[in-house]
Amino acid sequence: MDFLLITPQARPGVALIQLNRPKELNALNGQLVREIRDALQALDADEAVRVVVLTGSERAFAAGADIKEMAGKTAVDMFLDERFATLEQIRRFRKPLIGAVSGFALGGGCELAMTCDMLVASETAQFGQPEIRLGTMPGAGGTQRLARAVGKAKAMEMVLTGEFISAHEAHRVGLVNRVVPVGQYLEEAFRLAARIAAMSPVAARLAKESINRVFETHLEEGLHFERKNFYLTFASEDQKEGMAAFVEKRKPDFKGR
Ligand code: CO8
Repeated sequence: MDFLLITPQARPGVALIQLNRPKELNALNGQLVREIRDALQALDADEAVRVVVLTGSERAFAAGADIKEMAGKTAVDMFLDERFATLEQIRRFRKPLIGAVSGFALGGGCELAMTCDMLVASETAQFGQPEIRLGTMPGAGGTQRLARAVGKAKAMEMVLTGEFISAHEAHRVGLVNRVVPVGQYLEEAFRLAARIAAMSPVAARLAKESINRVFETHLEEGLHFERKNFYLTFASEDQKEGMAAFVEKRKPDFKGR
């Protein structure tokens, strides 16, 4: 991995992936996106990992796709660009994925942040879809996922003006879960991750899958999907352990089985 730092057990059960292309503000070239996909696939298969935190640097989560790499491309080059399919694979990561965002999360960087299940932002974080200023538009979820996250009016404003929003604004409109001082964003993401890592990994995956279903289907089908996943949790040892622990007034010890 040339552009990533990976710590499989940054905290018990919690892995950390750090984007590490500092000079280019973590601009997403093809290799970096591929490396994120490969890292997530390895962590998905690692049973000791229950939650993953994805972060950049204090200055930039990611400043977007690599403009220098993209500038001379044709429509067919972009059509053939594997980054879009790779980002889709990242979105399919099955364990809880928490983004810890500081500094710039722009263009493809904002789109990458939106593939996370939750976001913890530092007060210095800025989110934006500035593609319009480059004479183009978002192409990896920046119109679809952003509108679902913040609503039509705010998404229109961000995508059509290209202006950034602050961490506090992102919190107000529902894009991020919490905003903390810059010295604390990673620690806060770990705290949130640790709380989830203490739960049943089976139930957490099924719950994540059910919430994501909201964006794919209508209510009746979504409720049906949710119910089946709920039933499925009763096939797990973790459900037996969780309910036994409650009855016996002790802390549950979830094994992910
Ligand atoms: N691509 C390539 N290089 C970049 C990028 C980028 N997106 N962003 C910053 N850099 C480079 C700069 O060129 C500069 O390099 P150098 O020192 O060699 O000139 C270095 O990073 C530092 O940047 P600045 O000097 O500009 O730093 P500032 O603090 O003055 O400004 C900004 C920081 C505001 C982040 C500014 O760099 C900027 O506006 N960057 C571009 C942001 C942008 O437009 N992003 C959207 C890109 S298009 C896109 O993402 C389409 C997504 C398609 C899907 C991809 C699927 C993964």
